[in-house]
Amino acid sequence: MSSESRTAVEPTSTNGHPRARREAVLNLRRLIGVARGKERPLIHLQHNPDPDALGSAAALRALLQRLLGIDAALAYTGRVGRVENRAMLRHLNIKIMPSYKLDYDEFDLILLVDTHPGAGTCRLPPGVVPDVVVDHHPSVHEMEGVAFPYYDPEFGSTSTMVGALFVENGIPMDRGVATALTYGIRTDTMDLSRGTSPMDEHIFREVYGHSDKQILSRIERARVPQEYFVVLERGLRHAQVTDFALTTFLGEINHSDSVAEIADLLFRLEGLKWVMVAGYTGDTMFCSLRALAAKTIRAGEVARDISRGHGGGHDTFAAAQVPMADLLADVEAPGESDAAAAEPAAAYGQLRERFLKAVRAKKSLTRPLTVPPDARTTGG
Ligand SMILES: [Mn+2]
Repeated sequence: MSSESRTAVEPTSTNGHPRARREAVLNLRRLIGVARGKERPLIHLQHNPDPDALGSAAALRALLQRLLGIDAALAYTGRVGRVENRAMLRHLNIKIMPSYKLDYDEFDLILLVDTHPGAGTCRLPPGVVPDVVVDHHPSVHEMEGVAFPYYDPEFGSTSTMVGALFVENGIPMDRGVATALTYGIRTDTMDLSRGTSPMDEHIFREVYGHSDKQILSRIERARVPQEYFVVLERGLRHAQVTDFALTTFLGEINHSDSVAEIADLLFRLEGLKWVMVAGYTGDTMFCSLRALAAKTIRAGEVARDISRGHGGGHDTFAAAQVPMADLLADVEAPGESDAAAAEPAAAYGQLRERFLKAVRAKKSLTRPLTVPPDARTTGG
């Protein structure tokens, strides 16, 4: 956080959530209890950190700094791919370090944010048990050995949970911290439209009120590299509408966030109930699903099903990362020498088959979204 934006913020009311305030007071006490006397804290983020992970980690760092005067390092695995997320790091001066460059033995306090031990998005080095876990993702895992598991799936974002520690305890926060938390809550809850609790609304109002709107706008309108449009054009060209489901293949992508980005965009097409967007990096096929809320078929289950356990998620949005070989195992062997080049397309074809079957879309009702993929050749 840049220090020149340090304006003391006096949180106003708890807005009629006395239980939430009591919990926030107790949770802060427990955090301090675990962190007091420690000198080298490390905050480990969710794999491929999203704005919620980045925002909550930056805020937690500021909280430790303010209350105990200790400086935490922020460690991540994977990539920060989306330009908005990179702009967030830049404009809010959030410094993160690749996990592999750090020796975890040198730290005396490990805090894990926006994921938990055992989750697919947790890539703590083997054998490292966190002292603190701050997370809102539904879990089936025991938090064994964790001194303070601050864990509550009622919250729409981890940023809300860290925000509550500030707001409900009357701890002032920087404008930068408020801005980071605002963006974290906003993206994880899709502007408070999904998986949102009254606490998310309440904490959001507090942090948004103190956020830097200029910087928020700069993050949200971050400029994109040319590659973005190349991928987008491929996505449009290959998009097929089958019944009520849209599917498309982006081919090779530089970062896995592309599939989610394009899925969000294409889901705006009227009449759709489902979207599946896939693309690959190396020998992994990434796919992102979007769905209308329905009681019968849920996106998370479809993602798990079509990826044979390599995916999952929520009712209306989900994702999967499938080893290409798994998909190709179910494809009839082409046996030709140019088979290698055709492999990703064949793997996508297999994934698409599984998807259309899972959502029960009628394959006979298939049309291109824009132009047929082969109708683009000019002359010759
Ligand atoms: Mn989150």
